[in-house]
Amino acid sequence: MRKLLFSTALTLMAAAAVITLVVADSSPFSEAASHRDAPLIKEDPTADNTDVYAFVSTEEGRQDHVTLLSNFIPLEEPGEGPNYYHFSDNVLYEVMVDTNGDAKEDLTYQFDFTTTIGAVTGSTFLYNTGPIGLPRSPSDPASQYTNLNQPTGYNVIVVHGDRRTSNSRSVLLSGARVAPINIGPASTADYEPLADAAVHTVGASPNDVRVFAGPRDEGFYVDLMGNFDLLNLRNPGVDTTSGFNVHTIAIEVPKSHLTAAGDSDGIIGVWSSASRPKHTVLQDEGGAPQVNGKWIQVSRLGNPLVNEVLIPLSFKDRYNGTQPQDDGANIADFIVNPGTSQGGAALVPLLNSVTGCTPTNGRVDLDLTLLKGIPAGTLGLPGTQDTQNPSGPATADVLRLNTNVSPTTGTASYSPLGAFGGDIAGFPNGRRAGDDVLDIDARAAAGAILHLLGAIDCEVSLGISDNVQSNDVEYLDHFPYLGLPHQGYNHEHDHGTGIASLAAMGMGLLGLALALAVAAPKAAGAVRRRIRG
Ligand SMILES: [Ca+2]
Ligand SMILES: [Ca+2]
Ligand SMILES: [Ca+2]
Ligand SMILES: [Ca+2]
Repeated sequence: MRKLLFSTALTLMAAAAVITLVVADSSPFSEAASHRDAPLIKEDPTADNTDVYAFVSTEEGRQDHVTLLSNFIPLEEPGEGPNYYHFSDNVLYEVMVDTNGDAKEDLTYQFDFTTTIGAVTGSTFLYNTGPIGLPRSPSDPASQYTNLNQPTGYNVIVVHGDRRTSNSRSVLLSGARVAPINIGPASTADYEPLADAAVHTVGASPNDVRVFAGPRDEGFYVDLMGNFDLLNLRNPGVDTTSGFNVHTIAIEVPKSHLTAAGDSDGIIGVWSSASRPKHTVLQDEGGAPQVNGKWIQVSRLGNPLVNEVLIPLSFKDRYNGTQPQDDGANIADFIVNPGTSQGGAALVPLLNSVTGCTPTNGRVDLDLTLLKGIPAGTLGLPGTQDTQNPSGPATADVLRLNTNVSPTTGTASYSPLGAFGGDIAGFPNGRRAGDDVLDIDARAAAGAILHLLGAIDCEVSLGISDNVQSNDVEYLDHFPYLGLPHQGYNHEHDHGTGIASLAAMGMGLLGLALALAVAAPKAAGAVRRRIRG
């Protein structure tokens, strides 16, 4: 199988023509994303990574830059005042870039936030003391919005080398304002200029860096509710995340900075993490907790869905505390050989219970797509490799981007299905704001790449979808790309609610497979026969 992947002349791009012929049928099963990915971090939403994006900037005149987005705070209710969600003062938020393919960070952008409670007055319960207005000195990144009673500011530190031990550190931004919450017509009637005032430019073109931090629409669309009701999918699906916000850290860096940090081939690996101090001492009478000690990583994320659905419950919390460089020893077996390492209730064996053609072990396709990078010739990307390190792959769950690929957004080549849609500028070559990573990952897990390469016969894998195919909010065509946050006063959830056509089948097929896999693994064959007739 490995030899086939490495030597095949069939590219996924070419295979896209095949896909378009067979994806018309909706599928009864899929999986969901990184929103409540592990038990411990569920208790700490302000430190909880939801999604990471990395792509060549699509904005006109910015294609010599790369945009990195890291989202936190899952399913943030827009109207949850008066103490709205904000970045935690006691969390170190970090975005890592590996430039030389060894799964160790060469560049880290550290974001350190401070929220001032009662900046205007402590004698009110309100977040703002009047309509929130533009900063008095917009060109000064530390100048805060008027009437904002809980303003947040942040520093950005750039670290070269190991982010815990390196002495190569420089301040990129200091005391910069975070975009306020979009509260409602009385407080934030004209929200967009307020958000725009939170985009900070450091340095001069063409090597300028842009930074943004603040609330955004949750750009990841998915039917979580169906997925987690024992994988009881419906068509059309319901976009569970619609009407909810996240908190986004966005940074756009010139490719020249990546080159200077050791990138010689245009291929980078990106991931994000959140860490808290090791010790927290609660204080009597409502005093602020005292924190000290080394940083303990409590959350991390690279590729979408890995910890959410491919890592077993028994390892999820540990995953969040480990580093990509150790993924080969820690998690590779869960992803490459889920059949033997996890058993019948893991996602891939469950998919096989339905398709009957999904390999449950020896998944070199998932190994390459999620952990090692895609070797030369598979997607036909420019450069010496597709997304894999030229000197040999390092096993790590990081989002790999070949920055030599020109953006397709706004062209006929664009597809939210990325390589499955014939668009090599999208996931798993980096990830853009609108990529349908649920469908892409679910199809890949079911064996679609192997099918396209001719290694297996599993056409059903190409039709897998959660039947939620678009976001509820328009993405921006400019930095920071994710849509404006929903307003607290007026917003709606459950976009795309439709008739549950699959309800006639009772429990979703995959749910049935799950029940049988847990109760009687050998019954999987019976499920397969039932479904395939
Ligand atoms: Ca490195
Ligand atoms: Ca959304
Ligand atoms: Ca590189
Ligand atoms: Ca979808």
